[in-house]
Amino acid sequence: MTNSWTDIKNTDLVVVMGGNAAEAHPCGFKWVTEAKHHRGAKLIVVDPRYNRTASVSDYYAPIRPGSDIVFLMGVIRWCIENDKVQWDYVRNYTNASFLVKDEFGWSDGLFTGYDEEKRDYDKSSWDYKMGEDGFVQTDPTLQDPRCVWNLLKAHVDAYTPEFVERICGTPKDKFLHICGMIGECSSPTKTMTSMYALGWTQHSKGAQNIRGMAMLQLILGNIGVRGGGMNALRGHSNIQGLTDIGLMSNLIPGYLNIPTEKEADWATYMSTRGFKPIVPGQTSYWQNYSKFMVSFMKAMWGDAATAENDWAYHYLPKLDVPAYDGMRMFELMAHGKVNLYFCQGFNPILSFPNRGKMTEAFSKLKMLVVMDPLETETSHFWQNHGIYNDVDTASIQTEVLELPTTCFAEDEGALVNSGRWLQWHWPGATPPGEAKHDTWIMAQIFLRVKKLYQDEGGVFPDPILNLTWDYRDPNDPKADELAREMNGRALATVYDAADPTKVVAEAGQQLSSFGHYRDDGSTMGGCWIYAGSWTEAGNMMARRDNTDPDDTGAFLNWAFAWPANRRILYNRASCDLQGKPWDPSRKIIEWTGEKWEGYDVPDIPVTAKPEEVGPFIMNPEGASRLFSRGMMRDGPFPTHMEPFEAPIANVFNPKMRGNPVARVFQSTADQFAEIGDPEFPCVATSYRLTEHFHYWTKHNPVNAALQPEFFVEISEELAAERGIAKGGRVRVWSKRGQVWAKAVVTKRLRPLQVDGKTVHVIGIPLHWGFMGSAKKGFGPNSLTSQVGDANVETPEFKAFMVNIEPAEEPVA
Ligand SMILES: Nc1nc2c(c(=O)[nH]1)N[C@H]1C(S)=C(S)[C@@H](COP(=O)(O)OP(=O)(O)OC[C@H]3O[C@@H](n4cnc5c(=O)[nH]c(N)nc54)[C@H](O)[C@@H]3O)O[C@H]1N2
Ligand SMILES: Nc1nc2c(c(=O)[nH]1)N[C@H]1C(S)=C(S)[C@@H](COP(=O)(O)OP(=O)(O)OC[C@H]3O[C@@H](n4cnc5c(=O)[nH]c(N)nc54)[C@H](O)[C@@H]3O)O[C@H]1N2
Ligand SMILES: [Mo]
Repeated sequence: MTNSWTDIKNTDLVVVMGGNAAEAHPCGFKWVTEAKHHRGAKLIVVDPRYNRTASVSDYYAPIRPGSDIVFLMGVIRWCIENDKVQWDYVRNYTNASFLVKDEFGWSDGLFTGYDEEKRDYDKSSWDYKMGEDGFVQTDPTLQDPRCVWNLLKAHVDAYTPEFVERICGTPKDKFLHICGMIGECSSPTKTMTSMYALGWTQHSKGAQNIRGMAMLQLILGNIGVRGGGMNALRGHSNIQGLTDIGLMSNLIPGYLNIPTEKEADWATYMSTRGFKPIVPGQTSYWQNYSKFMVSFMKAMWGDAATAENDWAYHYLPKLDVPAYDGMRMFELMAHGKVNLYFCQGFNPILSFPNRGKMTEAFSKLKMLVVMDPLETETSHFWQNHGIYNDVDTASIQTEVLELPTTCFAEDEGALVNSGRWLQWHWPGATPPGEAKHDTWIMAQIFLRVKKLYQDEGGVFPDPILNLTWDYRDPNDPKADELAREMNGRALATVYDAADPTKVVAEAGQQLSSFGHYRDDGSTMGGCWIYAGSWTEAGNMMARRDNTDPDDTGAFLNWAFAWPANRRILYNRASCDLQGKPWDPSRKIIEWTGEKWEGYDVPDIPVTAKPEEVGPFIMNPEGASRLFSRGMMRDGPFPTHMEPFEAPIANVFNPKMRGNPVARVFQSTADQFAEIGDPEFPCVATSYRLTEHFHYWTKHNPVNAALQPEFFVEISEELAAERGIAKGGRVRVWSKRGQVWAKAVVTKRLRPLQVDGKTVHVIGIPLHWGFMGSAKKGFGPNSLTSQVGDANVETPEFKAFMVNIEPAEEPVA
């Protein structure tokens, strides 16, 4: 989230599109209710289903799964055509006036530079025109045909209301009504907030869905302001923390990168991370990269990381592929290239796409270790459960070890919520039986591996032998020790960057800010964005002071928000060029003539004069990007791409299947239905229910009773067409598998008219399996396909093609 949950109460308009907050985030959703009471805010829901959020909305419109870019580009087109633009914001805080290279263009659904063989773009044309002074060329009058604004206008021109209706199946009058409501928020005194989750991310172009809305929010001037923002509603209680601390194969904590093979040495690695200014007076905050990186290396390897050995850079693994994401790992596993798999707090047999392939992959492992408080389908993947897990146990040789862990409610630590708040929590119960904390188990494994290296040597023992492990009890690192390490501390006296006579930390003291991180080896810190969370003043994450001066929703003394306890990112953009709030009634910070101050921690150096430094300090532009310079693999603007399985071909380019740069593995390339395949005419999507949390609440009889049985949702029209009775049994199948379910026949789903065809949507909830106390059942992933987002590899769980018929399941 750019903003926070509590800030949602400040909005005038909530758009829930690509999520179902009332169902999946019911506690956070109360801030939508607050906004309704507080300011008479309105709620719009755009979703294939009339879902729980829609049931309390002011306006609902249906949409075909996987067509959101068309809708969003349509709204942008409408706003431009109807002058619903916050012009001062767009001119000054976005790259609208920047000129783009003449070579850049778009035709037939593709941007310039596409290489069909590599399934990738040469992105060299997706950049600005640079002047001889090394700065980007601009046209502040926005007249130049090569300025971003005019390129955007041309790009969205195809997305007329009629086109939206034709591709999304959203009736034109509903679309236009929503445009009108959104357009009002271009006023500097009206804001809109976007709340989204997996309805947008789980697509082969998920990142572009989100960019589409971010661009719209910039055009309306809604980023950095109270009640505005792009609010990604996160999943598991600490999934924000997972990404923050780098639990991705290509990340180092704090969104630093694991080097690639091409970056064989430190100098090469750092050379692409200088982020030189491209507009006068601006530098990207990433210019501090080396400080964050060196402090991380010192946290990892202490005295073994020195200036002379480039901070032990050679200890870091170097990626030979862009990432070892889940799908790549399971692909390798399916090819018998993985011997041992550690599965910690994860039930991939149910949660990853293409169950048949997953089972095949797990059967090729030599050993599987499952660390979980419960017995999961993954730890029992080898056990035959009739049609619910139809495996030949005797042919599976994988050895499975279960290591019982505690669950989140039995341990101590911080959970990071969607609003980036690190909230400390304490154990609510004593763990049962032999359950051990995850940290204890991992410490045992580490200490034993280290001993093996000590006793027997190895090809490269140094990174293991020199790993810092100075915990009070090496067998059991405690949450407070890990948290302090992530915050960072001084290893020698640290002086103020601006005033070298002023000491900001003595050796051994906790650092209070990432501004005190250094790249000379005098500081260590495991995760720079968490600096300030555990200072000499104590554990900031444990703060529970809910005073909120003037009712702004900032709550600065409640827990700790990264970065720097800032509640609204880019909050400098809440003020005009002179530093006065666009909307005085919604002030968050302002320029006093000498400094920035207000209710939040300013997202700009506090003495930076308003007209001198742009508000988007992470970008070398200082401005936000309506046109993305090569950061996205699949284009600088979002363009419509059909899902890999779709009822119609891409109207821009009928030969193009899905996202042209999304990765497709050879082994599953032939497992997609044909476009418009008559055997698979229905669009399926998958989703959650409040009463369950994924697959583990079915171990609890109360949850199991509340949502007792696997079902699929279909419209009355589809039921009538196929002769399916309310509550009747059905079979649903895709190119990859089949499931049996009870049919919930409902008005919540309606057939859509798409490109002259009637398209039925089938909704498939995801909570059932073969373990626990709920009735055995299936989930959507027996049916889903194996392709992910081109930028981040999130699987395309939300749009795939199936068929349905009335059928009793075979006897289990
Ligand atoms: N009770 C409960 N709460 C949970 C969870 C849980 O299991 N149970 N899981 C947590 C986790 S890990 C996560 S990630 C979040 C997920 O939170 P959400 O993303 O809100 O949850 P989903 O139910 O997966 O999907 C949301 C909506 O997306 C819609 N949708 C599907 N395809 C499309 C599309 O193409 N376009 C649009 N506009 N909408 C589409 C679906 O109809 C559904 O209403 O929830 C979290 N909260
Ligand atoms: N078709 C389809 N598939 C989907 C989705 C979808 O919308 N549609 N959503 C996807 C999303 S967003 C998600 S997040 C995944 C969820 O998929 P998973 O993360 O695989 O599902 P969970 O059941 O939440 O698994 C978490 C496990 O962690 C265990 N656990 C709880 N606390 C602890 C602890 O402290 N330590 C350890 N070691 N274990 C613990 C639980 O018992 C549980 O077994 O599913 C994905 N799959
Ligand atoms: Mo999730």
